[in-house]
Amino acid sequence: MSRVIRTAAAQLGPIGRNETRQSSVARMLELMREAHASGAQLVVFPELALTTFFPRWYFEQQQQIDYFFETEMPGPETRPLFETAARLGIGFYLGFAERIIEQGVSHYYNTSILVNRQGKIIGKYRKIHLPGHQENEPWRPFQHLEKRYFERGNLGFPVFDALDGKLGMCLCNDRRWPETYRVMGLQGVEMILLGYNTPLHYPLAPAHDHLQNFHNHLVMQAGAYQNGTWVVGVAKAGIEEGCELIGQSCIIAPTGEIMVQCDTLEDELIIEDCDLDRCREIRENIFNFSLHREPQDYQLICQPKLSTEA
Ligand code: CDT
Repeated sequence: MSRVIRTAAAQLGPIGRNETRQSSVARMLELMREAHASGAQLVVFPELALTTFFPRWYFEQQQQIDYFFETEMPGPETRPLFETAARLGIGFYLGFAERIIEQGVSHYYNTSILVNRQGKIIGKYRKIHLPGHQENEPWRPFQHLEKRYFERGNLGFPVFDALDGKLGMCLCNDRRWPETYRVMGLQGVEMILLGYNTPLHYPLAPAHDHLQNFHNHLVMQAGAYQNGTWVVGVAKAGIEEGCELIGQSCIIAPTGEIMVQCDTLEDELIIEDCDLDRCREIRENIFNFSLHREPQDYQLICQPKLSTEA
């Protein structure tokens, strides 16, 4: 039986601070319909895809922050995504800001979900590697306050049975960490879906700005190859509220090769037939974990953080 998932990466252009959720959902519905018309079974949207990338601002009032969070999924504005997906028979990945209330206390996560072809949520991931800083730093041209607005995800890196394969998820900064891919690789992941919002300018080391696109592909290609998995990386791109976000959304084969890549910084769809059985080319050969991995010599990786570590 063939295990080819025709997969669409649905890059989004900028979402303005005043753009409504109805508007961003309408843009995603258009891409979802285009994906379906091309025969795709799965469409992947970016991180925090419903609103502008709000951690770039310091907000004093909780109400201003809460505005960007979803308290239900689907909610009134996002339900059309689920209904259309079910009607078309297409699965999707969506990144959004999640607020839940547990025992009267609000918790805030940078979250993604995997929705099956019947429009049902079958997987959830909460971002673990939160970049940026906690306090307002007015010297920066824009803030990156993920460490202030989100808690570290508490679901680990699970892998889900979906579309006749094993699918995993992560979000943006997670893609830079080899452990993200390896933890899912050890669970046999065959396709990792990931959305990102990556500014071109990195205020702490501006000399690296010209490397942002290179680093983006470098880490995703390495993660794919070293774990023998497909990787679908999807940007929110373009100049959003004066902040330049990189694009280069792409679909990467288990060999580490980029099979297809966006060439604009706008809403754009790319499609690839991802044969999950190709994971074996790597997993049964160069990265045959049971034959060649030597975890007894990797123990340092799982020690608690040192107090001197940042
Ligand atoms: N969204 C996100 O995780 N962006 C980060 C920016 C790092 S600079 C603070 C990224 O790794 O792309």
